[in-house]
Amino acid sequence: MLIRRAPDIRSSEITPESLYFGRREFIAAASAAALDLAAPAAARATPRPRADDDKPNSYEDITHYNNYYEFGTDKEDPAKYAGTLRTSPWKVEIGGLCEKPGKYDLDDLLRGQTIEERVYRHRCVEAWSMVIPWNGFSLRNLIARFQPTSRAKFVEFTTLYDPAEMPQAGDVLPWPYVEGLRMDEAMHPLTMVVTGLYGRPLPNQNGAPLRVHVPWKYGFKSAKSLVRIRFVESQPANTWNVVAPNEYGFYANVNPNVDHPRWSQARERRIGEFFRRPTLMFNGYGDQVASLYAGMDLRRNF
Ligand SMILES: Nc1nc2c(c(=O)[nH]1)N[C@H]1C(S)=C(S)[C@@H](COP(=O)(O)O)O[C@H]1N2
Ligand SMILES: [Mo]
Repeated sequence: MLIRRAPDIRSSEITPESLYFGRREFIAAASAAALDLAAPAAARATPRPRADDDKPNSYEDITHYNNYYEFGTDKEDPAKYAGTLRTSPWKVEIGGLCEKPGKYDLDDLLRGQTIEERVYRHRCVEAWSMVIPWNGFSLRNLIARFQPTSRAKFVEFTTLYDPAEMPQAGDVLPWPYVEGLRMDEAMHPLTMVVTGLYGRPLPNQNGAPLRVHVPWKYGFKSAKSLVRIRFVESQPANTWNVVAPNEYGFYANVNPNVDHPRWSQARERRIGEFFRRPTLMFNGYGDQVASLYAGMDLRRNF
C-alpha cells in the first residue's frame, strides 16, 4: 500500500497543515487567556506552546495503552489478547440509505484510496490523551462510493463481535459495539478511516483492519474493527450512550467546559507525561469543526 507522508500531499488535495495541528499557537493563546494566568501582560501576549506539545507518542505507548473492551477492560489487555482477532479475510457490509449497498472485501474498499499520514490528537473521555501518527484517508472518500441518498442523515458503525475470538469480552457492554455520526460529521475531511499507524499495518489492539478516528470527539466515538456501515435517517443508538445516557452523549465533542458527571474534563494527562495539561475545546480542532455545531447548545448536546 502506498504511504504518503503529510508534506508530500498537494494542497489541492486537502486543507494543508491546519488539518493536522490546526492553529496551535492561537489555540494555546486562547486557552492560556481562558485560564487567566497570573502572568505579566508581556508574557501573555506572546504565548509559547512547549516545543513538544504535539510530539507523537511512542509506538509502544500507542499499542500498549488501549481501550478495546472486547479484549478486556485493563489498558494492557488489548495488547495481550487481541492477537486472536482474525483480520483476513475481512468484509464490511454497507447498507441502509445508499445506492451501492453490499458486502465489500477490505481490498476492494481500500482500492484507489491514497493512504496518508496524519498526526492527530486523540482524547479519551477518561481524561487522558495521546498524539498518534495514523495512516489512512478521509472517511468521505469511502462514503462517496456508496452514494448515500438525500434521506441519509446519520452514519452508523458496527464493530466486530466474535465471542470465539474475544473470550475476554464478557458482558461489560452490550455487543456489538455501535457508534454513529451525523452525516456532516462523517463527511468532514478530518474524519478519518484508519488502516495503520507509524507507517505499519494497524495493530489488532488499535482496531485492525480498519477503524475510524474523529479527532475532535472523545475516543469512544471512534469505532474499531468495522464490519458494518449503515446510512440511516435517525440518530443511531451508540453503545456508551445506551449504557449510561447521562454520562456519554451522542455528540461527545471534546469540551473542557462540560464535565463528565464523575470527573472534570478541564484537564487531561498526555500519556507519558506527569503534569496534566488544559483540554482544548474540540480537542484543538475548533477552527475547522466549530461551525458544524453553530447554534447548538453544547451543554445539552454533550
Ligand atoms: N469496538 C470498540 N471500539 C472502541 C472501543 C471499544 O472498547 N471497542 N473503545 C473506544 C474508546 S473509549 C477509545 S478511547 C478508543 C481507543 O483507541 P486506541 O486504543 O487506538 O487508543 O477506541 C474506541 N473504540
Ligand atoms: Mo475513550
